[in-house]
Amino acid sequence: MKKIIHIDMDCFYAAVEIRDNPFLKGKPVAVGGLPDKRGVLTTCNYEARAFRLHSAMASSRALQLCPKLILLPVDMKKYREVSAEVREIFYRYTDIVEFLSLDEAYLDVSDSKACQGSAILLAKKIRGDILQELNLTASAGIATNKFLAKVASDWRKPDGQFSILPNQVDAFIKSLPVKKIPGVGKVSVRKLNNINVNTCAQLQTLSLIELHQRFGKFGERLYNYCRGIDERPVETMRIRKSVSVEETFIEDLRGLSECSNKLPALQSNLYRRLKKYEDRVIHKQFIKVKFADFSRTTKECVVTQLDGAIFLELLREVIKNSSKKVRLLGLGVRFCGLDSIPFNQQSSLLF
Ligand code: TTP
Ligand code: MG
Repeated sequence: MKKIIHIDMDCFYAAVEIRDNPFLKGKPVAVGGLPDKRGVLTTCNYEARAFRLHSAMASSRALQLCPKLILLPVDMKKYREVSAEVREIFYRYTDIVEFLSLDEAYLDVSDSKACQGSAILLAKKIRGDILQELNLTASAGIATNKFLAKVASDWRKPDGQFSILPNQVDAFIKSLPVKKIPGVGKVSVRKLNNINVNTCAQLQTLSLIELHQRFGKFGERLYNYCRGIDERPVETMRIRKSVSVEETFIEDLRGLSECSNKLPALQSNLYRRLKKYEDRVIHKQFIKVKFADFSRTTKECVVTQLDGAIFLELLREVIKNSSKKVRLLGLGVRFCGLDSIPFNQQSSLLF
C-alpha cells in the first residue's frame, strides 16, 4: 500500500507577490498580462476569486468584474526561485518527488520514517515548514495513489489538507462528481452528462469497452479512476547537482600521510557511484574534512574532468593549515547545471 501526498501551493504567483508586498494583503490581486495587450490572468488571490475571477480569464474582463483589481506583471524568475525553495523542503522528507508544475508535486512517502511514518502528520509538517520558512501556504491531499491524492488536495483549499484512508475510498469515490477527475475537462463532462453520468458511482456502470469507445485511451484511465484505482508511480525528475562519498573513521587521523592513505578507497567508491551519471558533465571536484572538534571545511576547484591527483592537492591545502585531528573525509564532484542537459529535455524539468 503506497502513501502519496499531493501538494499544491495556494494561488501561487499571487501569494508570492502579496508576501513580498504587504500593502497588497486583503486586496483583490491578480498576476497576468495587460488588458490592452489582450493579456490573461495567470492566477488571482481569493479576494479576487470572490468577484468570479479565475486563471486564463482575459485581464480586460477581470477589470470589468473587479475594477479595484490590482494587476501585477508575471515575474517567472521569482516564482522559479521560490519553487526551488519549496522543492528543497520536499527533499528533506523524500527523494521520490514528481513536479507537475512550479507549484504542484507528488511525494511518495511510503518509506519515509519521518513523523512516525504518518503521511498525514508529514503533510502537516511540510506545510508548516513552507509557512514558517517561506511565509506561503500550501494545501495537501493524502491517499494511496496519485489520482486520489490530487483530488484530495483540492478538498480543503486554501491552507488545508484532506486524507482519504483506504477504507474510505469506496464511499468517497462513489459521490465524487466526474468533473473533479483530473483530465476531465468541459468537453468530457458534457459528453458524460449527456449519458446521465454525473458522479463516479454512475461512471462505474459503464463497461471498459464502452468507455474505450467513447474516450479512447483516456477511457481506460476513467474506468480505473472512477473505482479509485491508479497504478502510476511517482516519477522523479530530480537533477542531481553533486555526488559525494565520505567516511567517518573509528580513530581520528593525524597529518597528511594518514589522511592521504584513505584517499584511494574513497576514490574508488566515488568512481563506482559516478557510473550512473556518465552522461553528466563534471564541473568541480571537492573535498570535505571534519575535524575532531567537529569543525568542518570544504575545498573545491573547477575541473574539466575528474582527476584523482586533485583530491590530494585539495587535501594538502586543508591539512597544511591545521594541526587538528581528522574525524571524517569526503570526496565529491559537482555537475554542470542545465547547460549540460540537451535542450529538448530541459522543458520537462521546470526549473
Ligand atoms: P494552480 O495551482 O492551478 O493555481 P493557483 O496556485 O494559482 O491557485 P490554487 O490556490 O487554486 O492552487 O496554478 C499554479 C500557478 O500556475 C498559478 O499561480 C499561475 C500558473 N498558472 C498559469 O500561468 N496559467 C493557468 O492557466 C493556470 C491554471 C495556472
Ligand atoms: Mg496552486
